[in-house]
Amino acid sequence: NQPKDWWRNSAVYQVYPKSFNDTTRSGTGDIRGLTEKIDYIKGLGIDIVWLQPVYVSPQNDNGYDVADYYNIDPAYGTMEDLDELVSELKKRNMHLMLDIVVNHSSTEHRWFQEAKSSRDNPYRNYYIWKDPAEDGGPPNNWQSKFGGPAWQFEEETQQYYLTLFDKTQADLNWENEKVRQEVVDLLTFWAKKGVSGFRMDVINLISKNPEFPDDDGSIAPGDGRRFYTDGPRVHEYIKELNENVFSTYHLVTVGEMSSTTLEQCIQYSNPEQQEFSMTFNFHHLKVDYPNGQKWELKPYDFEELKKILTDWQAGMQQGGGWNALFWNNHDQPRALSRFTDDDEYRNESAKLLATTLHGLQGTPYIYQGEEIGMPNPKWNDMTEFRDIESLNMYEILLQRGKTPDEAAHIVHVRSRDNSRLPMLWDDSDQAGFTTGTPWIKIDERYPFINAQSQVKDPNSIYHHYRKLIEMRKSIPVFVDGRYMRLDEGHPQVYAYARTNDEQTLVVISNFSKETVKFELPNKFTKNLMKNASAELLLGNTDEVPEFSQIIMLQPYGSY
Ligand code: TEU
Repeated sequence: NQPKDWWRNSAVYQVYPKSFNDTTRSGTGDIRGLTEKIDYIKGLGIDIVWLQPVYVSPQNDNGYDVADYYNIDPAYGTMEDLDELVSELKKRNMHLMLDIVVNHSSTEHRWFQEAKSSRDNPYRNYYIWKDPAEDGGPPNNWQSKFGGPAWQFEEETQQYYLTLFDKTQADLNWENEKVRQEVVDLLTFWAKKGVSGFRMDVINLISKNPEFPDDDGSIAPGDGRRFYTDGPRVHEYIKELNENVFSTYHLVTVGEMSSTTLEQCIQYSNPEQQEFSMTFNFHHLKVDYPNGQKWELKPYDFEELKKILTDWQAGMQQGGGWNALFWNNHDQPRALSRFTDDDEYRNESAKLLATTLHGLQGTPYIYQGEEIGMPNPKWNDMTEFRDIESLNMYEILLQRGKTPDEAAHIVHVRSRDNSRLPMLWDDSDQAGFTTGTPWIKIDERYPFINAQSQVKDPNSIYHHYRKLIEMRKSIPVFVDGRYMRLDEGHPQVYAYARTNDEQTLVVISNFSKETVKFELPNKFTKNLMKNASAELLLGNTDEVPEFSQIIMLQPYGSY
């Protein structure tokens, strides 16, 4: 009974269940732990909760290695717990979005256990098998995104199988219509349980070039992504899912698009294409990667960041696509530490990032902890890390000739574990996350960085997010305003306007520690916004310039 495209003025809260809230003393979070905290999330004005994988899994990739798509892993609880979560959310007019990982399954999935048993097993072609190359090695030179070859040799049947991620994550063969039917069936199962939407994991990798050619190293040695990213049949497959499930159940869907293009994302998210509601892309989170290489370091390029955000705002608007807006997720270091000052100016920086993102066109995602200003942890040594990608890359960096300290430093900066420490609930023991032994360390700053104190303080980061979400719902220009960039290469400021002719929203964000003067182009008329009903988020300028906009000055450097 929601209006069409209702999610265009919604906000989504992303929950990494392993680190959210533990109610069983296991040291890992669980579904009941999330249900306990629904009102905390509701307090932000959130409409949709994206729950990351809680299916049966050996946890080699923290649940992104699914061994049974139809059952809840006992570590996270029971199907009854999931049903209770759905109904508790619905009581509050909130919605559950589940994470669906169908580019690959765990090698512990019964499909793979069948497939590996013999070449003529009916499940053999659920996966991608190839004979060894002439030299007995892997069929081509593709590398896994977690390091090492993208192929694993299976002794029993003497063939290699494709693993774009961990060696225990076997790529499913979407050329096989039985696999596509299995996906329709599992999506339908969850839709029938009242789930309102899906986040589709690396969904633009599901169609591989059937030749599986060697990569000539134009991006990086054996990169291979050109041969399976936004592949030949990917839109056909997604339209099939839309026709059979998404539109049948009026679901909100977001595709995680690894290494994709603007043109592709327009096609994936323009409603006329009937594919997804919106897409994640990651180009703005690679502006600190030298030559696109994640495991090398450089300071981030501010102008490139602003250009990418601008190109995607203008491009998706022009093409009729729809962005999932985000700075943070469970695969990225915390933006607070990456792009601003997470120490002396932590509070101001967190608000700066929030306003800068939430003023853009798209559906904003808040990743757990972002709303209370959680920074990257202070790492001591490699024993503190849990992420398979980080642990693999530490070894690979040593093989590339880095010293242990150099390799550890790169991992400290880049690791996905930077955003996977447990949520900080209050100043009680272990931040109120668990009374057991936490699976990963807890940030020792919880006595002064925690949700309880944030909710209590009306000027907190938490309430800043609440106001932004409130404005998104009550001021149309947040949703339909046309974007234009206002700063021409300013070294410290990112400024843009959004206008729908009745109103103009202006966001001026000072990403530096100095106070800056920023002259708005004089075409902005000088009459105060009539409906200044929304709580304006003002910087501490000593005078509020009279404009026909809601002006949000975020010169945190001048606080
Ligand atoms: O992420 C895929 C992805 O693009 C990132 O993991 C990135 O490739 C990686 O960090 C290398 O830089 C999705 C999930 O979000 C991630 O947690 C899973 O590990 C991955 O897919 C495999 O399912």
